[in-house]
Amino acid sequence: MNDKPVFVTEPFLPPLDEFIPYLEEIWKSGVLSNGGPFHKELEARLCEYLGVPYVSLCSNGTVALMLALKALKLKGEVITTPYSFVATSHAIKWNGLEPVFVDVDEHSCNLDVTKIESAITENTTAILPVHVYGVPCFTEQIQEVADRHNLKVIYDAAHAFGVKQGGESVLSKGDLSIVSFHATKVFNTFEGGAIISQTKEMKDRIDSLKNFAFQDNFISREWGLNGKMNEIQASMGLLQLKYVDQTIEYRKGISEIYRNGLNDIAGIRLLDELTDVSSNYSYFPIFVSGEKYGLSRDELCQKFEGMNIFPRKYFFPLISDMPCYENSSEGKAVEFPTSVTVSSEVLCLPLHSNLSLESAQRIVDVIRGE
Ligand code: T4K
Repeated sequence: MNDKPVFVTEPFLPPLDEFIPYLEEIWKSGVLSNGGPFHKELEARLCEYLGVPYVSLCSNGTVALMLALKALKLKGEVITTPYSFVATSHAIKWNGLEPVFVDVDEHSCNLDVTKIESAITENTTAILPVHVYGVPCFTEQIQEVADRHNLKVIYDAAHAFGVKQGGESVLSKGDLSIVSFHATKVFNTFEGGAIISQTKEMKDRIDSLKNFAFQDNFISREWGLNGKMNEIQASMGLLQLKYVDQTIEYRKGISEIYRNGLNDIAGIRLLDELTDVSSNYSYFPIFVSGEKYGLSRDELCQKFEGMNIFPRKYFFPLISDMPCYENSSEGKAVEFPTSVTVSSEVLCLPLHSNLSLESAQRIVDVIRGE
């Protein structure tokens, strides 16, 4: 039994004394929001760090997703995954669009590209895949389908900060990508998020939409919202950048303890390690097959909770089973067998920079029954 609870995650916080000078600067300037100097600097630094052309900072990842969908002027239906955090579909609904759920494949837990095309109707205008756990989607195949049907692609890359595939940022795929800088993410600004666009025109449009859609002389020609990141968040981001490589490296060490300790247990499945991907080690999901392992996912979870250790079932229940989606005809008409299985088996193990290597080993021992 642990004295101190072990949570699935804890935010990385840099030394407080390094944050104070930023606060002093904000107090001195009196600039708290509306595109101040730290906001400008963080956008520029993130373009450089992530290797992407344009970044628009937002107040959080959900608002970033709402703005991204709005920016593309979509109508009708958007194909997406039921295996994600609810924000993915909520943002679709908030834009007056209909989510159409398509199953995932068990190796990536991302949209099954072989099933997308059959869900396309004359009302489909976009695909919104999620790089779940930071595992890249099959972006080339998704783009091929999108091009064939003239659809936009918006990636929910909330988990994919800094992830590269073949040396290229996954955030440079599709028309737009969004990231989350929530407290629970690899890179946090307390709350926060961003939209990555590929053209200056699109960045300008998003920057206007996140500021009430003001154009020249504070005139709005469409319904924007207030999606701006403030100066305290932006300055936290600047300071986090100094430490982010170090925190990812530490998370890698924890992930290796898990991988080495758990890769040979009957009934415990891990996600494949992808050789061409530089990961951010944001989550460590395991998939528990009760029949083969001897304990169900829920029983294993309860065992941990009894020891003051709190892994999480990201993502259970499926979005399509949430009360606000279960009556939608799209959610009901289609079956998602793989999503149902992974959702009923998944358990994300604690993974963060305050987790000691000994605690990680202890978690392995519990799963091994030692
Ligand atoms: N798309 C996807 C695929 C997402 O996963 C998310 C968010 C979004 C979009 C939307 O992005 P944001 O609008 O959030 O920027 C958490 C996060 O709140 C959420 O950001 C995240 N995904 C989701 C997967 O997880 P909860 O409800 O599980 O968080 P909570 O409060 O239970 O925190 C988990 C653990 O973290 C706690 O047990 C303790 C620890 N914790 C948490 C917070 C907030 C701390 O130690 N300190 C803290 O300040 O949703």
